[in-house]
Amino acid sequence: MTGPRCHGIVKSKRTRMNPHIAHIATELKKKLQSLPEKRDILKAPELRELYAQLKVTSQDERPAFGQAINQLKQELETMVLGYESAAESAALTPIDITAPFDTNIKPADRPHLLPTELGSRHPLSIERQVVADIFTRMGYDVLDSRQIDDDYHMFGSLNFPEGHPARDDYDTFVTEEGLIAPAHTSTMQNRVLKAGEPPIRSVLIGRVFRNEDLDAKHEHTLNQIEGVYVDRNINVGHLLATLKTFLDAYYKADLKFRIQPAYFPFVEPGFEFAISCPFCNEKGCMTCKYEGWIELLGCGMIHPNVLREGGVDPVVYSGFAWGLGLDRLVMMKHSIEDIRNFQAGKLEFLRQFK
Ligand code: FA5
Repeated sequence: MTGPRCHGIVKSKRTRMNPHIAHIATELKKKLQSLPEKRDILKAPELRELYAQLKVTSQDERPAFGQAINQLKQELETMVLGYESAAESAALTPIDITAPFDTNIKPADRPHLLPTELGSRHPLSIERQVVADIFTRMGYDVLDSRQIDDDYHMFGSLNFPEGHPARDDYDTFVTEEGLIAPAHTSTMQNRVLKAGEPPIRSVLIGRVFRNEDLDAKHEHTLNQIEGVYVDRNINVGHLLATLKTFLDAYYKADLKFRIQPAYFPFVEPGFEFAISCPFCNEKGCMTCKYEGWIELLGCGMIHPNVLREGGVDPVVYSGFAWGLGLDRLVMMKHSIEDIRNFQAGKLEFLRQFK
């Protein structure tokens, strides 16, 4: 800022200035511009000198001379005030009206807020992207799953008839209007099948919810990765090769895995797919509940009723699907012993994944 914002001179009250005083006024105003401490101008020797001259001025000239000095002093005072208020405004941090907190409060005065540079991406967000990149390279479309759904997509479209006992395996949360917080990403299968003609290659990733007893492997809110592949002549060999290719790429290893038969109404045959526990090397520990293996996903060949409900002819086409827990996948990768760490909000845990 080069000058004061406002001089505040009231012109109508101004009398014509004595030329000697007018010259000193010009000099003092010039001097004021370069003074670091603007208020010092009011103690300038030139002003003191003028007051000294007033004492020796003749009685006739004294009133006008005195008035001119006062006018000059007032002008200088107004200019000093202008400089001071301009400096005060410049010292204020501009307000960012989009910020979620008051940026005028200095970091030292808001110890409850962390400096933004300390923030980091959540490990599940980082790994979600890694998973999406691998499946994209394998030729899949990667989409988000829905976080609120209905009975048809949760059960009806997936071959769970009304009153079927298998519905109880997916105990989740329901709104008063009857909407459902999905318990698995399989709710997306029907939409994917209806979206286009085979070949269908889609991966859906998203958050799901379960009314669950919590422990080191079970959360009420978790993330799943659903895969759907439909084409002519697809069989279980394609399913297992796909999962192994993905898991080897994700863990950068040649993994040991095992499958065992499992029942899901929307696949036939259905399997549970497990990898050996990296914490105990199959000996048994708290994390794997002394089983030596960690179950990562459910999978199988898509049931003909599900294909038909999705508008795909099961006589012409076949396909496979899987539902994989992202949280457990990441636990294995980083040797995280307890799934609850992801949502505990502990900074010591989260900062390890910068
Ligand atoms: C299902 O959710 C089926 N929709 C999977 C599926 C899809 C089968 C397509 C066939 C075809 P399941 O309830 O077993 O299945 O869950 C799948 C995976 O999600 C589990 O293997 C596990 O990795 C993860 N998972 C399930 N429940 C939890 C939980 N409470 N906490 C953490 N991970 C969980």
